[in-house]
Amino acid sequence: MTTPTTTRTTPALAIAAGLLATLLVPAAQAVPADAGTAAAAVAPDIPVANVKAHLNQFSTIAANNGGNRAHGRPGYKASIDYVKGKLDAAGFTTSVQQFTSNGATGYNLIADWPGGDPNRVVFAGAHLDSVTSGAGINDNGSGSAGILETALAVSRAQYKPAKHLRFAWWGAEELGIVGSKHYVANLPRTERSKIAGYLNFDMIGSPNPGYFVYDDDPTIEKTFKDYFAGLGVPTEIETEGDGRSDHASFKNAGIPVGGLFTGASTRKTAAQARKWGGTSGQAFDRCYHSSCDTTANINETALNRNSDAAAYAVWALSS
Ligand code: DTR
Ligand code: ZN
Ligand code: ZN
Repeated sequence: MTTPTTTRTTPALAIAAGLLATLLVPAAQAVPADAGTAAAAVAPDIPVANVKAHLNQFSTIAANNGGNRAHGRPGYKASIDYVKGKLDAAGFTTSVQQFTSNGATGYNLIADWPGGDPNRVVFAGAHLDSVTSGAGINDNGSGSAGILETALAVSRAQYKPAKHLRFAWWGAEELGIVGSKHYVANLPRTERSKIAGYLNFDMIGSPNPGYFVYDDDPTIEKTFKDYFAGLGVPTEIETEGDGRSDHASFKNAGIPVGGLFTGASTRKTAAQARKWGGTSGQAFDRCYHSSCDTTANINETALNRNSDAAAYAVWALSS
């Protein structure tokens, strides 16, 4: 395993750009009445058109780089460069952490929003790598784009939360959550203890979607459930997720975790179709880990709701 190399970028004029962008602030979104509005800061609406624009970029990157965005392939580093460019321009302090897996260099992108209590960090993450068979638009362009747009909304709002905000895009998740494991393994214990919660977003736009909430930290779980209750959308507990995505790296270090998921190759039941719509007897995502995981493999309503839920949780847990 290589010694982690980190490059840090603190943009000079980015704050000015961020202030200018506040002129385009989307309409604020009402926090569901039952969400303890007094305690929760008001999260902005996340424009799903912006999220889809990031997915289009990921699609183009894959098309220009051998058809995928997998670890060790040029499409992955191009994805990192795209996300980093957006965050640098929006005033984030970014760093790229390198690691080696399967003989290839991998990259984690970490982005800190300046300010907030450094001893209380609210952390949102998503893996940015795809499998080698395709562009990985739902898995996991959806989670990557959803938290990218949430981070950009933080900048547009010039949000100043009580807690410190950190975002990350992980490498080599598909090889066994390698990037996030590397990050946590190299994080001093004193730094681990400062993370109030880690929120994971891996597949949040499945074409035949379910609405699953991780059943880990109760406060994080309730925050997500409150959001969906406010929309009148029923949720189910995510039961198969343990160990199956990057939140496991944090959970194994004793850090409170939570997250959202819209389903993979498991088939939607008739009961689930009755409450969520969609097609019973069909996989939540029948293009899971396949070449057909393209921009056509996204349910826009699910992508929109989960991106808004991510913003809601970031605001509610950091205020
Ligand atoms: N391991 C993820 C997809 C996945 C499958 N089941 C779950 C449950 C919870 C989160 C993610 C997943 C991947 O293939 O990237
Ligand atoms: Zn996957
Ligand atoms: Zn995934």
